[in-house]
Amino acid sequence: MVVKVYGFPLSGATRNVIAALYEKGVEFELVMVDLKAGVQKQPEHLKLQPFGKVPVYQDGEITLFESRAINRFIATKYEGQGTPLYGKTPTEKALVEQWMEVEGQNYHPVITALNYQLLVKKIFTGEGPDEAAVAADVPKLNAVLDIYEARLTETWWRDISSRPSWQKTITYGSS
Ligand SMILES: N[C@@H](CCC(=O)N[C@@H](CS)C(=O)NCC(=O)O)C(=O)O
Repeated sequence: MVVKVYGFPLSGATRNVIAALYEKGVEFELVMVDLKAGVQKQPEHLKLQPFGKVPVYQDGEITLFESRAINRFIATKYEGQGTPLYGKTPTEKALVEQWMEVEGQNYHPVITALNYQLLVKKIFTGEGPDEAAVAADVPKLNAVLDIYEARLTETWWRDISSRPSWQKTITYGSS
């Protein structure tokens, strides 16, 4: 049974799952959920994702929502193939968990707000950004990125953004 990702190519949460699948070399089918048309709020989709969001992941007997839970599942189920994503020892796993929490609690809220104002809003509503909201969020993002810079390797951004899995992910669905 083919792995299915119900998602939208421009969705960051969908992209995170697709990148994990590429890292693991797992073939998948993207089932398009047109966020612009509001398909994520329709009854059929709400049966899969009760909060009306993407992605949803189907793999054999399991149907999962929440991108980080999905990625933990992918990392564990496909542990023996592709890139090791989750660490082997309790210490390695704890560090992966720590930085996933940082991403979810500190980075994600502010980057999502900025992404909406600077990219998604125009596509979905035709309106330009709320400049005051952007001005308030940029320093918050910088504060998080300063911590990333201080705690990760100097080349962390180049290292992760140049990975073949990410390069494939960001062009997925755009051709
Ligand atoms: N915590 C969820 C967040 C998912 C989420 O916010 N998805 C966005 C796209 S990145 C979405 O579906 N937005 C449509 C909406 O809220 O109507 C996850 O990580 O899966």
